[in-house]
Amino acid sequence: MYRLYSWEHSYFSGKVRAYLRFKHEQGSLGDGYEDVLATVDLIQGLLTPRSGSGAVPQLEAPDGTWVQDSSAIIDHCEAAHPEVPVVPDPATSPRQCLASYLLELFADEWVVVPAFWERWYFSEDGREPNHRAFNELQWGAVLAAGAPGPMRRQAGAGFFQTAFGISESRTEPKGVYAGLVQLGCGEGLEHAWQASQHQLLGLLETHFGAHDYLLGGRPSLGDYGLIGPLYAHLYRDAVSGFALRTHFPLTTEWVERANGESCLNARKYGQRLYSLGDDGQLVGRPATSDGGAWLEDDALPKTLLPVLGMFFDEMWPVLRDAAHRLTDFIASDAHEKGGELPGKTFIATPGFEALQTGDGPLTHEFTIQGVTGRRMVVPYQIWMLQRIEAVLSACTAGPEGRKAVEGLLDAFPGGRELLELDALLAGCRVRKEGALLYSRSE
Ligand SMILES: N[C@@H](CCC(=O)N[C@@H](CS)C(=O)NCC(=O)O)C(=O)O
Repeated sequence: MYRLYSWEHSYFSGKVRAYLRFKHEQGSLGDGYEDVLATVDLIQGLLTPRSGSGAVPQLEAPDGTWVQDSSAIIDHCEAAHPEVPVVPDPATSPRQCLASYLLELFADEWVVVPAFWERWYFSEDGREPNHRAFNELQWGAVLAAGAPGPMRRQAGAGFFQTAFGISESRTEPKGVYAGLVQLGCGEGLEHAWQASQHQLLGLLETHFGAHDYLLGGRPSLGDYGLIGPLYAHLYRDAVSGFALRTHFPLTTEWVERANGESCLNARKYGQRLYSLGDDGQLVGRPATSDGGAWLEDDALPKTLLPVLGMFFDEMWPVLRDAAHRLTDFIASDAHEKGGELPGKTFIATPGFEALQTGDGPLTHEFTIQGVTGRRMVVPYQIWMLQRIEAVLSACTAGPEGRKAVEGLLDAFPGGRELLELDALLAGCRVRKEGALLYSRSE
């Protein structure tokens, strides 16, 4: 049996948990999995020694293999259990396949900023409405696992003070508050990120009015990517959860459907809806849209294209520029070829703060929703681009696949640049070992 080490309130844990649940319920995960709360004891004594990082989620496979980072976990399980895949075949469905990976990247590494912001902004002193109490308990569940409720809450509250300086979040940002500034979501930019999030939710609301999942009637990798921001942060946290249910009810329903738990009304993969036949017998049919399948003939839902459009408008220029900054840094005297690079998504990696903050060499200017700011370069995003480079070459291996992919990319300004990933990544390829990232030594 697999063991998933996770937290309920963790962005990337939600992504992997929903994926594992789907695979298991489809009978495509061997002996299944146990969801293990990654308590402080386990993080210190087991996760960190095994992977070099205490971040969750981490997966222990039945053969003892240890996998970290949500995308690596999904890749590992898809390779071991290819039945009922979550990624369309690149040979026959190159457009759907590429779109799945791009949406995963967008959800993991771009939407993370506003989802992270919603949690911590509405936990600040004096902010109304406020979900700090709920978050104290969520964190206390890990920090003081098994202790009585008031002690769990107290443990969360104390941690928010010592690790995040929550009472001085605006004057002396630490921990998550420093992370938000480092990701380009400090004062002056937070409302631009929020506008981006609202734009995305509006597009998703339209999409889920027509289709139950991103590619039709069953989930795919992109759905699990989006569950990251949407489940633990925007759906579960109280303030954002109220706003989501109030303004985006169809997207809320999709969260329940894609998460695959307690969702009888929302319906889910494999569920049947029944009507009564003439003789009073139950007559069943697939409960989800599009006959319970991905759209035929590698079609992408029309309503999904504007979501991909947001990736190309907002995130792609930032990724492209970050690749240039990383290339310059790796070639500079400040870095030894083959040496370690920062690995974290949410905050500057300890030991790399001077490079990833202020005007450091691993920071760059970027624009979101017309507002310009500065943010850190996140080498993990380059690792994700390398993964997409491999997918792209599978998708474009034949002339028909190439034509289909070019046709898709031509719909977006800058879309074709994706076909030149090889040149973009030439000087900044990374090597991933567990949670740690290194430049290539050759
Ligand atoms: N890129 C990773 C990110 C994992 C991650 O950042 N996890 C967060 C919680 S969602 C965490 O554990 N942060 C605490 C830490 O880094 O020590 C993934 O895809 O799994």
